Amino acid sequence: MMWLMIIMMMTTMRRKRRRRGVVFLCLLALCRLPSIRAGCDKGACNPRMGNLALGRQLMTQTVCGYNTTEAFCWYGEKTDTRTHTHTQTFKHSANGIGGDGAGGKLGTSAHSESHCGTLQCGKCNAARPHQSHLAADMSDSSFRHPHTWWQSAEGVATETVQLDLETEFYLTHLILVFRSPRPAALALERSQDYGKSWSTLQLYARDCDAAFGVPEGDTCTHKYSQAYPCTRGEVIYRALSPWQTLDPYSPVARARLTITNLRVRLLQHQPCPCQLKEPKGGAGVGAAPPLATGQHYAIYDFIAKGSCLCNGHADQCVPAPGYQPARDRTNHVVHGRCVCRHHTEGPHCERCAALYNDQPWQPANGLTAAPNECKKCKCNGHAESCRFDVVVWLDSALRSGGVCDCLHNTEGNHCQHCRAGFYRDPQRPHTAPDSCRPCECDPKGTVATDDGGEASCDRGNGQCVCKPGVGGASCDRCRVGYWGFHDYGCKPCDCAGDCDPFTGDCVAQPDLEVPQTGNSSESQLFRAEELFSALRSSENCACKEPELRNNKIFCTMKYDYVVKVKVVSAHDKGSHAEVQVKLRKVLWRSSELRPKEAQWWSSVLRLTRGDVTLYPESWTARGCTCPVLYPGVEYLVAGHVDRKKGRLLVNMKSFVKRWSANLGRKVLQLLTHTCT
Ligand SMILES: [Ca+2]
Repeated sequence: MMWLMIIMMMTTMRRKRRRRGVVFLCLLALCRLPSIRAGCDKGACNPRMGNLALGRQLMTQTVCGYNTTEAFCWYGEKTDTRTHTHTQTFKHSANGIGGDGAGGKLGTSAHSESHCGTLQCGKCNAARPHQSHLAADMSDSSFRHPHTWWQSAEGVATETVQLDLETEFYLTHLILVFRSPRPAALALERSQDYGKSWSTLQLYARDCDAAFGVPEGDTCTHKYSQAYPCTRGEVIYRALSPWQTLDPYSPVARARLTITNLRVRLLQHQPCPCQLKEPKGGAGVGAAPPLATGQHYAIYDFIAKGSCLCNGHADQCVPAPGYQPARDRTNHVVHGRCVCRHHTEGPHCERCAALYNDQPWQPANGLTAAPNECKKCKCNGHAESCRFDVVVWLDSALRSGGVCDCLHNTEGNHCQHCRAGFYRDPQRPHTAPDSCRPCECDPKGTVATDDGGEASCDRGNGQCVCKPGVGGASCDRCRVGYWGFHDYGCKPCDCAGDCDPFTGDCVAQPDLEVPQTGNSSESQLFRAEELFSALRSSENCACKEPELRNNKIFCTMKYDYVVKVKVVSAHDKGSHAEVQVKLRKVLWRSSELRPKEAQWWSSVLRLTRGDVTLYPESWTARGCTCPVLYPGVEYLVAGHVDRKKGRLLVNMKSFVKRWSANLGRKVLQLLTHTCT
């Protein structure tokens, strides 16, 4: 935006005062702006603009007096119209290299044929400092050395002035100040690929059709191709029209403004019209015939105004790789490598910094001054870089697309998980580098879960995946009810309860074992006359013996209790039956029992001293009870609880089978492994 304003200002000024000095005033105005914007903190920013040719090597095909001293003539400026400004500038240059060493006279430009200066002649020799007019004399400071110029060899038909840059720059305009009459045809070309290919920026010709075969128009203009003024004539190119409101960081502007090389092809001499009016014999060299003045090209200033290309993300640039300082060192070189801000990086701030890829990179907006800075990825302190993932970006409704490159044994888009083989240490903050600790799994008792055969654990709590019968967070010991820790795991105890983990010897379980009454044998309590059900009318009671074949069905029953009992007696209560049993062992209690039920269940165990009543549900309907419960026989009973009445029910859903240690072990394994 600011650029455009400056260019517009410059154009306006030029319209008002079509005088030679205007160019310098405009340049001065630009040079006083250290940067377009105060700083990058406030938004879009741009480095200082300047002359890209300053401090760089300009290339030409020839130079005046390369092998020997050459004589040449020119029409100088009229001394009687010298301006105050110009005189001052000359004073500055008086002690500089070159100056008007070949005897040039000073003055302002001639603006019409009536202002023809005097014909003067001089000599040039590239090897002599005060007679040399090298290419570098075009790109020295136009303020410090306003009267130094490059001059071609006498008699060359065409010439090329070329500026090769070490990286991409923005070129906003080019100003050439000629010492010789301006060429009748001139082509301005640029390359954006370091000279591999070239394209025309602008053609200048007195007759576009004759010179280039194109009509006068946008591509070719007759402006700047008149011979007048015979010295200090300008050729000006602007990359953007003054009235354009174009975001200078937009792709359109970038395509239009970016250059890596710039060349000016001087294609056609034209004589100074003053020469045609000159009386024979000339004015400067006595009796010798005047030399033709249209046989060389000479340029005072080659000002390629532009800046480092930073996409609105930097206000300072440093030398880019490949920069070679020209012999005339200066502090005002426009350097090519940006010192990036807004969390961007790259020679031109063309990408986001390593840890700032949560959103796609964007140039700043030169019209709204929005910085469009890069956004930091959320990596919980576990990454130094992240990448932008478009799928993640779309999934997040265009809010966050960063995928962190996780360190510290973390993983996940935000390094929010510990990676396989590690678990979160609850004692450490999530962001601590050591918050993910390696799994501590005993290889002997742990199932290898990852591809590499390494043991891994639950990433949340560090619990390893144990082999059958193995327990503990690290899977380093046998679970209750198992013994013999080995590579295959642990073997179930052969006692339907716990056993010595090393020897397998059965041990008493005070927690689960029902206290024995210890008085007279249960058999004496057996009351044959009160036997009921299947014994009395067995023909009605074709009860099916249950089999423990289908583990799934057993599990889906979700039994409230699994016990080992010995049936003592059965009683017909008219409305229902009751079976008195001795409770030998509790294999299972549902953890889903509500507190009240759990309390009741505890009281059953504690108070009844092993005497428990079972309530067969099916008796009254069938005249017998299924499953059959024979007094004096030990059973494994798995059933449900009547939660309202607090009764242990036995019905067709129950699993009732004669007790054996083997059966007890199988059921216990089912309950603790398969069903959980
Ligand atoms: Ca110069």
